[in-house]
Amino acid sequence: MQFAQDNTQENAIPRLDIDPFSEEFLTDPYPYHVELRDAGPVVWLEKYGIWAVARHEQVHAVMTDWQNFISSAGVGLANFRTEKPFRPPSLILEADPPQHTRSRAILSRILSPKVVMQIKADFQKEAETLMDKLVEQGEVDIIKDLAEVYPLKVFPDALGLTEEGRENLLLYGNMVFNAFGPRNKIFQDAVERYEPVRDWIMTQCQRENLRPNGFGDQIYQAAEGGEITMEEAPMLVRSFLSAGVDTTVNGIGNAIHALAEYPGEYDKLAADPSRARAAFEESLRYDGAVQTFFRTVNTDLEFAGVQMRENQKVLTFLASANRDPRHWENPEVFDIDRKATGHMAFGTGIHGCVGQAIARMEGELVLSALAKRVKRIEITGEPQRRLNNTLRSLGSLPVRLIPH
Ligand code: OVV
Repeated sequence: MQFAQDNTQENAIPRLDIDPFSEEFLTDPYPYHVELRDAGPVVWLEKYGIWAVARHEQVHAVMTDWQNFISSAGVGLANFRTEKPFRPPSLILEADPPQHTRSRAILSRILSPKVVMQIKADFQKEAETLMDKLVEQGEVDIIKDLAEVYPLKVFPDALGLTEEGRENLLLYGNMVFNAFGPRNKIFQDAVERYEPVRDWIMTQCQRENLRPNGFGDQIYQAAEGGEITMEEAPMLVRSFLSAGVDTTVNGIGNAIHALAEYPGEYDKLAADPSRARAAFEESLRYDGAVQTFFRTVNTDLEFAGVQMRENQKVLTFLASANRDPRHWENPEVFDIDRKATGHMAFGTGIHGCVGQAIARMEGELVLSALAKRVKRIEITGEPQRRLNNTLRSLGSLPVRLIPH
Protein backbone atom coordinates (compact mmCIF):
# COMPACT_ATOMS: atom_id res chain seq x y z
CA MET A 1 0.00 0.00 0.00
CA GLN A 2 1.14 3.53 -0.78
CA PHE A 3 0.32 6.71 1.05
CA ALA A 4 0.21 9.63 -1.33
CA GLN A 5 0.49 13.06 0.19
CA ASP A 6 -1.96 15.35 -1.57
CA ASN A 7 -1.46 19.07 -0.90
CA THR A 8 -5.18 19.60 -0.46
CA GLN A 9 -5.62 16.73 1.96
CA GLU A 10 -4.72 16.84 5.59
CA ASN A 11 -4.32 13.10 5.88
CA ALA A 12 -2.53 10.77 3.57
CA ILE A 13 -5.03 8.83 1.52
CA PRO A 14 -4.41 5.09 1.34
CA ARG A 15 -4.05 4.10 -2.30
CA LEU A 16 -4.44 0.40 -3.01
CA ASP A 17 -3.79 -1.77 -6.04
CA ILE A 18 -6.45 -4.31 -5.03
CA ASP A 19 -8.90 -5.30 -7.79
CA PRO A 20 -12.19 -6.23 -6.07
CA PHE A 21 -13.44 -7.77 -9.33
CA SER A 22 -10.46 -10.07 -9.95
CA GLU A 23 -10.85 -13.85 -9.76
CA GLU A 24 -8.61 -13.99 -6.67
CA PHE A 25 -10.65 -11.40 -4.81
CA LEU A 26 -14.04 -12.85 -5.76
CA THR A 27 -12.95 -16.39 -4.90
CA ASP A 28 -12.21 -15.36 -1.30
CA PRO A 29 -12.97 -11.68 -0.61
CA TYR A 30 -12.65 -11.82 3.17
CA PRO A 31 -8.84 -11.51 3.58
CA TYR A 32 -8.94 -8.56 1.17
CA HIS A 33 -11.68 -6.95 3.27
CA VAL A 34 -9.31 -6.96 6.27
CA GLU A 35 -6.72 -5.13 4.20
CA LEU A 36 -9.26 -2.60 2.92
CA ARG A 37 -10.65 -1.90 6.40
CA ASP A 38 -7.24 -1.62 8.04
CA ALA A 39 -5.94 0.77 5.38
CA GLY A 40 -8.33 3.50 6.51
CA PRO A 41 -11.95 4.66 6.70
CA VAL A 42 -11.83 5.54 2.99
CA VAL A 43 -9.38 4.20 0.44
CA TRP A 44 -8.62 5.02 -3.19
CA LEU A 45 -8.59 2.07 -5.59
CA GLU A 46 -6.03 2.90 -8.26
CA LYS A 47 -7.15 0.36 -10.80
CA TYR A 48 -10.59 1.92 -11.26
CA GLY A 49 -10.04 5.43 -9.91
CA ILE A 50 -12.77 5.05 -7.30
CA TRP A 51 -13.25 5.50 -3.57
CA ALA A 52 -14.02 2.49 -1.42
CA VAL A 53 -15.39 2.09 2.10
CA ALA A 54 -15.15 -1.24 3.91
CA ARG A 55 -15.72 -0.40 7.58
CA HIS A 56 -19.19 -0.69 9.10
CA GLU A 57 -19.31 2.96 10.19
CA GLN A 58 -18.55 4.38 6.74
CA VAL A 59 -20.64 1.84 4.81
CA HIS A 60 -23.58 2.81 7.02
CA ALA A 61 -22.84 6.52 6.62
CA VAL A 62 -22.70 6.33 2.81
CA MET A 63 -25.84 4.22 2.59
CA THR A 64 -27.87 6.58 4.76
CA ASP A 65 -26.81 9.79 2.96
CA TRP A 66 -28.75 9.51 -0.29
CA GLN A 67 -28.49 13.25 -1.03
CA ASN A 68 -24.69 13.21 -1.24
CA PHE A 69 -24.23 9.60 -2.36
CA ILE A 70 -26.76 9.21 -5.11
CA SER A 71 -28.10 6.19 -6.98
CA SER A 72 -29.43 7.81 -10.17
CA ALA A 73 -25.95 7.79 -11.72
CA GLY A 74 -25.93 3.99 -11.31
CA VAL A 75 -25.10 1.71 -8.40
CA GLY A 76 -22.37 -0.10 -10.32
CA LEU A 77 -18.98 1.04 -11.56
CA ALA A 78 -20.45 2.80 -14.60
CA ASN A 79 -21.42 6.45 -14.20
CA PHE A 80 -24.73 6.98 -16.02
CA ARG A 81 -23.97 10.70 -16.32
CA THR A 82 -21.07 9.94 -18.64
CA GLU A 83 -21.62 6.36 -19.82
CA LYS A 84 -24.63 4.79 -21.47
CA PRO A 85 -26.35 2.49 -18.97
CA PHE A 86 -26.13 -1.19 -19.81
CA ARG A 87 -29.94 -1.42 -19.73
CA PRO A 88 -32.61 1.25 -19.19
CA PRO A 89 -32.09 2.28 -15.54
CA SER A 90 -34.24 0.66 -12.85
CA LEU A 91 -36.96 3.02 -11.61
CA ILE A 92 -36.22 2.15 -8.00
CA LEU A 93 -32.61 0.93 -7.68
CA GLU A 94 -31.04 3.47 -10.03
CA ALA A 95 -33.22 6.42 -9.02
CA ASP A 96 -33.26 9.20 -6.42
CA PRO A 97 -36.22 10.94 -4.82
CA PRO A 98 -38.77 11.97 -6.02
CA GLN A 99 -38.88 9.24 -8.72
CA HIS A 100 -37.53 6.69 -6.24
CA THR A 101 -40.14 7.63 -3.65
CA ARG A 102 -43.02 6.85 -6.04
CA SER A 103 -41.61 3.47 -7.09
CA ARG A 104 -40.64 2.53 -3.57
CA ALA A 105 -44.11 3.25 -2.17
CA ILE A 106 -45.64 0.77 -4.62
CA LEU A 107 -43.12 -2.02 -4.13
CA SER A 108 -43.06 -1.68 -0.35
CA ARG A 109 -46.85 -1.96 -0.24
CA ILE A 110 -46.83 -5.05 -2.48
CA LEU A 111 -44.04 -6.65 -0.39
CA SER A 112 -45.18 -5.43 3.03
CA PRO A 113 -44.75 -7.66 6.12
CA LYS A 114 -48.55 -8.00 6.23
CA VAL A 115 -48.68 -9.40 2.69
CA VAL A 116 -45.75 -11.66 3.48
CA MET A 117 -47.71 -13.10 6.44
CA GLN A 118 -50.62 -13.85 4.12
CA ILE A 119 -48.53 -15.87 1.66
CA LYS A 120 -46.52 -17.66 4.32
CA ALA A 121 -48.66 -20.82 4.30
CA ASP A 122 -48.10 -21.33 0.56
CA PHE A 123 -44.36 -20.70 0.87
CA GLN A 124 -44.16 -23.09 3.83
CA LYS A 125 -45.96 -25.89 2.03
CA GLU A 126 -43.48 -25.69 -0.86
CA ALA A 127 -40.51 -25.73 1.51
CA GLU A 128 -41.81 -28.78 3.38
CA THR A 129 -42.71 -30.73 0.23
CA LEU A 130 -39.36 -30.05 -1.40
CA MET A 131 -37.46 -30.98 1.76
CA ASP A 132 -39.36 -34.28 2.08
CA LYS A 133 -38.18 -35.15 -1.40
CA LEU A 134 -34.57 -34.14 -0.77
CA VAL A 135 -34.30 -36.09 2.49
CA GLU A 136 -35.70 -39.13 0.69
CA GLN A 137 -33.03 -38.65 -1.98
CA GLY A 138 -30.30 -38.39 0.69
CA GLU A 139 -27.47 -37.28 -1.60
CA VAL A 140 -28.25 -33.88 -3.06
CA ASP A 141 -26.68 -30.75 -4.45
CA ILE A 142 -27.82 -27.96 -2.14
CA ILE A 143 -27.46 -25.39 -4.90
CA LYS A 144 -29.01 -27.18 -7.88
CA ASP A 145 -31.62 -29.21 -5.99
CA LEU A 146 -32.67 -26.70 -3.34
CA ALA A 147 -31.27 -23.15 -3.43
CA GLU A 148 -32.09 -22.71 -7.12
CA VAL A 149 -35.34 -24.67 -7.02
CA TYR A 150 -37.18 -23.13 -4.10
CA PRO A 151 -36.99 -19.37 -4.89
CA LEU A 152 -37.59 -20.16 -8.55
CA LYS A 153 -40.89 -21.77 -7.57
CA VAL A 154 -42.35 -19.61 -4.79
CA PHE A 155 -41.41 -16.10 -5.90
CA PRO A 156 -42.54 -16.39 -9.56
CA ASP A 157 -45.74 -18.01 -8.24
CA ALA A 158 -46.35 -14.93 -6.08
CA LEU A 159 -45.48 -12.64 -9.00
CA GLY A 160 -47.95 -14.46 -11.19
CA LEU A 161 -45.46 -15.60 -13.82
CA THR A 162 -46.05 -18.47 -16.22
CA GLU A 163 -44.39 -21.83 -15.36
CA GLU A 164 -42.60 -21.99 -18.69
CA GLY A 165 -39.00 -20.75 -18.83
CA ARG A 166 -38.56 -19.66 -15.22
CA GLU A 167 -34.95 -20.87 -15.19
CA ASN A 168 -34.28 -17.90 -17.50
CA LEU A 169 -34.56 -15.70 -14.42
CA LEU A 170 -31.27 -17.13 -13.12
CA LEU A 171 -29.44 -16.12 -16.29
CA TYR A 172 -30.95 -12.66 -16.11
CA GLY A 173 -30.17 -12.06 -12.44
CA ASN A 174 -26.65 -13.37 -12.93
CA MET A 175 -26.15 -10.87 -15.75
CA VAL A 176 -27.69 -7.90 -13.90
CA PHE A 177 -25.49 -8.41 -10.83
CA ASN A 178 -22.38 -8.91 -12.96
CA ALA A 179 -23.18 -5.66 -14.77
CA PHE A 180 -22.58 -3.65 -11.56
CA GLY A 181 -18.89 -4.47 -11.95
CA PRO A 182 -16.39 -3.72 -14.73
CA ARG A 183 -16.70 -5.12 -18.24
CA ASN A 184 -14.41 -8.04 -17.36
CA LYS A 185 -14.56 -11.62 -18.64
CA ILE A 186 -17.00 -12.68 -15.91
CA PHE A 187 -19.41 -10.02 -17.15
CA GLN A 188 -18.91 -10.82 -20.84
CA ASP A 189 -19.64 -14.51 -20.26
CA ALA A 190 -22.80 -13.65 -18.31
CA VAL A 191 -24.05 -11.38 -21.10
CA GLU A 192 -23.43 -14.09 -23.67
CA ARG A 193 -25.45 -16.61 -21.68
CA TYR A 194 -28.28 -14.15 -21.10
CA GLU A 195 -28.72 -12.90 -24.70
CA PRO A 196 -30.99 -15.80 -25.73
CA VAL A 197 -33.44 -15.10 -22.87
CA ARG A 198 -33.51 -11.31 -23.15
CA ASP A 199 -36.81 -11.18 -25.09
CA TRP A 200 -38.43 -13.72 -22.77
CA ILE A 201 -37.64 -11.47 -19.76
CA MET A 202 -39.14 -8.34 -21.30
CA THR A 203 -42.22 -10.27 -22.46
CA GLN A 204 -42.91 -11.49 -18.91
CA CYS A 205 -43.12 -7.86 -17.75
CA GLN A 206 -46.25 -7.28 -19.85
CA ARG A 207 -49.55 -7.30 -18.05
CA GLU A 208 -51.20 -9.98 -20.21
CA ASN A 209 -48.50 -12.43 -19.04
CA LEU A 210 -49.04 -11.76 -15.33
CA ARG A 211 -51.77 -13.56 -13.34
CA PRO A 212 -54.48 -11.17 -12.13
CA ASN A 213 -53.76 -9.88 -8.60
CA GLY A 214 -50.24 -11.35 -8.42
CA PHE A 215 -47.40 -8.97 -7.43
CA GLY A 216 -46.75 -8.13 -11.09
CA ASP A 217 -50.38 -7.29 -11.82
CA GLN A 218 -50.53 -5.16 -8.67
CA ILE A 219 -47.94 -2.85 -10.21
CA TYR A 220 -50.25 -2.31 -13.17
CA GLN A 221 -53.10 -1.64 -10.71
CA ALA A 222 -50.93 1.08 -9.13
CA ALA A 223 -50.43 2.56 -12.60
CA GLU A 224 -54.20 2.53 -13.13
CA GLY A 225 -54.49 4.43 -9.87
CA GLY A 226 -52.13 7.09 -11.23
CA GLU A 227 -49.14 6.43 -8.92
CA ILE A 228 -46.87 5.77 -11.92
CA THR A 229 -47.44 5.80 -15.69
CA MET A 230 -48.49 2.73 -17.69
CA GLU A 231 -45.09 2.88 -19.45
CA GLU A 232 -43.32 2.64 -16.11
CA ALA A 233 -45.23 -0.45 -14.94
CA PRO A 234 -43.29 -3.09 -16.93
CA MET A 235 -40.03 -1.51 -15.78
CA LEU A 236 -41.02 -2.00 -12.13
CA VAL A 237 -42.01 -5.59 -12.85
CA ARG A 238 -38.49 -5.94 -14.27
CA SER A 239 -37.12 -5.02 -10.84
CA PHE A 240 -38.91 -8.04 -9.34
CA LEU A 241 -37.36 -10.25 -12.02
CA SER A 242 -33.89 -8.73 -11.52
CA ALA A 243 -33.66 -8.68 -7.76
CA GLY A 244 -36.12 -11.31 -6.55
CA VAL A 245 -34.52 -14.63 -7.40
CA ASP A 246 -30.70 -14.67 -7.57
CA THR A 247 -30.47 -12.87 -4.25
CA THR A 248 -32.51 -15.46 -2.36
CA VAL A 249 -30.96 -18.37 -4.30
CA ASN A 250 -27.54 -17.31 -3.08
CA GLY A 251 -28.77 -16.28 0.35
CA ILE A 252 -30.17 -19.77 0.92
CA GLY A 253 -27.10 -21.43 -0.64
CA ASN A 254 -24.69 -19.44 1.50
CA ALA A 255 -26.74 -20.07 4.65
CA ILE A 256 -26.69 -23.85 4.23
CA HIS A 257 -23.02 -23.73 3.25
CA ALA A 258 -22.22 -21.94 6.53
CA LEU A 259 -24.31 -24.44 8.52
CA ALA A 260 -22.59 -27.37 6.80
CA GLU A 261 -19.16 -25.89 7.58
CA TYR A 262 -20.09 -25.25 11.22
CA PRO A 263 -21.66 -28.56 12.34
CA GLY A 264 -21.84 -27.27 15.93
CA GLU A 265 -24.06 -24.42 14.79
CA TYR A 266 -26.17 -26.80 12.71
CA ASP A 267 -26.58 -29.05 15.81
CA LYS A 268 -28.10 -26.08 17.66
CA LEU A 269 -30.53 -25.46 14.81
CA ALA A 270 -31.44 -29.15 14.42
CA ALA A 271 -32.14 -29.32 18.16
CA ASP A 272 -34.46 -26.32 17.91
CA PRO A 273 -35.81 -25.51 14.41
CA SER A 274 -37.42 -22.34 15.79
CA ARG A 275 -33.93 -20.83 15.61
CA ALA A 276 -34.12 -20.88 11.80
CA ARG A 277 -34.81 -17.17 11.52
CA ALA A 278 -31.83 -16.25 13.71
CA ALA A 279 -29.62 -18.71 11.83
CA PHE A 280 -30.57 -17.18 8.49
CA GLU A 281 -29.95 -13.67 9.83
CA GLU A 282 -26.49 -14.62 11.00
CA SER A 283 -25.74 -16.18 7.61
CA LEU A 284 -26.63 -12.84 6.00
CA ARG A 285 -24.06 -11.16 8.21
CA TYR A 286 -21.46 -13.88 7.82
CA ASP A 287 -21.66 -14.49 4.06
CA GLY A 288 -24.31 -12.32 2.44
CA ALA A 289 -25.35 -12.81 -1.17
CA VAL A 290 -24.93 -9.17 -2.23
CA GLN A 291 -21.35 -8.17 -1.46
CA THR A 292 -21.13 -4.63 -2.82
CA PHE A 293 -22.96 -1.66 -4.25
CA PHE A 294 -21.71 1.67 -5.58
CA ARG A 295 -22.94 5.19 -5.07
CA THR A 296 -21.94 8.38 -6.91
CA VAL A 297 -20.76 11.59 -5.22
CA ASN A 298 -23.37 14.21 -6.08
CA THR A 299 -21.37 17.29 -5.17
CA ASP A 300 -17.87 18.08 -3.86
CA LEU A 301 -17.78 17.11 -0.20
CA GLU A 302 -15.57 15.97 2.64
CA PHE A 303 -16.09 12.48 3.98
CA ALA A 304 -14.05 10.82 6.73
CA GLY A 305 -11.33 13.42 6.28
CA VAL A 306 -11.13 12.98 2.52
CA GLN A 307 -12.07 15.50 -0.16
CA MET A 308 -14.39 13.82 -2.66
CA ARG A 309 -15.34 15.32 -6.02
CA GLU A 310 -18.65 15.41 -7.84
CA ASN A 311 -19.23 12.35 -10.04
CA GLN A 312 -16.65 10.15 -8.33
CA LYS A 313 -17.76 6.62 -7.63
CA VAL A 314 -17.80 5.11 -4.14
CA LEU A 315 -17.71 1.34 -3.71
CA THR A 316 -19.35 0.14 -0.48
CA PHE A 317 -18.31 -3.29 0.79
CA LEU A 318 -21.47 -4.46 2.54
CA ALA A 319 -20.03 -7.88 3.34
CA SER A 320 -16.92 -6.28 4.83
CA ALA A 321 -18.99 -4.03 7.10
CA ASN A 322 -20.56 -7.27 8.31
CA ARG A 323 -17.19 -8.59 9.50
CA ASP A 324 -15.70 -5.36 10.78
CA PRO A 325 -14.14 -6.04 14.22
CA ARG A 326 -14.70 -2.33 15.00
CA HIS A 327 -18.40 -3.22 15.11
CA TRP A 328 -18.70 -6.95 15.82
CA GLU A 329 -17.25 -9.33 18.37
CA ASN A 330 -15.44 -12.27 16.75
CA PRO A 331 -16.85 -11.36 13.34
CA GLU A 332 -15.11 -14.27 11.58
CA VAL A 333 -17.10 -16.76 13.65
CA PHE A 334 -20.49 -17.97 12.40
CA ASP A 335 -22.65 -18.02 15.55
CA ILE A 336 -26.41 -18.43 15.28
CA ASP A 337 -26.84 -17.16 18.85
CA ARG A 338 -25.38 -13.80 17.94
CA LYS A 339 -27.50 -10.68 17.58
CA ALA A 340 -26.86 -10.17 13.86
CA THR A 341 -29.20 -7.22 13.48
CA GLY A 342 -27.45 -4.14 12.14
CA HIS A 343 -25.76 -6.09 9.36
CA MET A 344 -25.57 -4.44 5.96
CA ALA A 345 -26.55 -7.45 3.81
CA PHE A 346 -29.82 -5.73 2.84
CA GLY A 347 -28.18 -2.32 2.73
CA THR A 348 -29.90 0.40 4.76
CA GLY A 349 -31.56 3.78 4.30
CA ILE A 350 -34.08 4.62 1.59
CA HIS A 351 -32.63 1.96 -0.74
CA GLY A 352 -32.57 -0.79 1.89
CA CYS A 353 -33.88 -4.04 0.41
CA VAL A 354 -37.62 -3.64 -0.22
CA GLY A 355 -38.02 -7.42 -0.41
CA GLN A 356 -36.31 -8.20 2.86
CA ALA A 357 -39.44 -9.51 4.60
CA ILE A 358 -40.05 -12.05 1.86
CA ALA A 359 -36.33 -12.92 1.64
CA ARG A 360 -36.17 -13.56 5.39
CA MET A 361 -39.31 -15.66 5.21
CA GLU A 362 -37.89 -17.83 2.41
CA GLY A 363 -34.65 -18.32 4.35
CA GLU A 364 -36.44 -19.13 7.57
CA LEU A 365 -38.86 -21.61 5.96
CA VAL A 366 -36.10 -23.49 4.14
CA LEU A 367 -33.83 -23.71 7.20
CA SER A 368 -36.68 -24.74 9.46
CA ALA A 369 -37.90 -27.45 7.04
CA LEU A 370 -34.29 -28.70 6.88
CA ALA A 371 -33.76 -28.64 10.65
CA LYS A 372 -36.98 -30.54 11.34
CA ARG A 373 -35.88 -33.45 9.15
CA VAL A 374 -32.10 -33.50 9.06
CA LYS A 375 -29.79 -34.32 11.98
CA ARG A 376 -26.53 -33.71 10.15
CA ILE A 377 -25.26 -32.29 6.84
CA GLU A 378 -22.16 -33.97 5.41
CA ILE A 379 -20.31 -32.23 2.61
CA THR A 380 -19.50 -34.99 0.10
CA GLY A 381 -17.52 -33.06 -2.52
CA GLU A 382 -15.64 -29.84 -3.06
CA PRO A 383 -18.11 -26.91 -3.20
CA GLN A 384 -17.76 -25.05 -6.52
CA ARG A 385 -17.76 -21.26 -6.64
CA ARG A 386 -19.57 -19.33 -9.33
CA LEU A 387 -17.75 -16.01 -9.64
CA ASN A 388 -19.92 -12.92 -9.97
CA ASN A 389 -18.94 -9.24 -9.80
CA THR A 390 -21.51 -8.60 -7.06
CA LEU A 391 -22.93 -11.85 -5.76
CA ARG A 392 -21.28 -14.32 -3.42
CA SER A 393 -22.34 -17.47 -5.17
CA LEU A 394 -21.85 -21.23 -5.23
CA GLY A 395 -22.51 -23.28 -8.35
CA SER A 396 -22.49 -26.59 -6.51
CA LEU A 397 -22.57 -27.87 -2.91
CA PRO A 398 -22.86 -31.68 -2.83
CA VAL A 399 -24.03 -33.05 0.51
CA ARG A 400 -25.52 -36.06 2.26
CA LEU A 401 -28.54 -35.31 4.44
CA ILE A 402 -28.67 -37.56 7.51
CA PRO A 403 -32.23 -37.72 8.91
CA HIS A 404 -33.10 -37.49 12.61
C1 OVV B 1 -31.72 -4.50 -5.66
C2 OVV B 1 -31.72 -4.69 -7.12
C3 OVV B 1 -30.79 -5.48 -7.71
C4 OVV B 1 -30.80 -5.65 -9.08
C5 OVV B 1 -31.75 -5.02 -9.85
C6 OVV B 1 -32.69 -4.21 -9.28
C7 OVV B 1 -32.69 -4.06 -7.91
C8 OVV B 1 -33.70 -3.51 -10.14
O1 OVV B 1 -34.46 -2.72 -9.61
O2 OVV B 1 -33.73 -3.75 -11.35
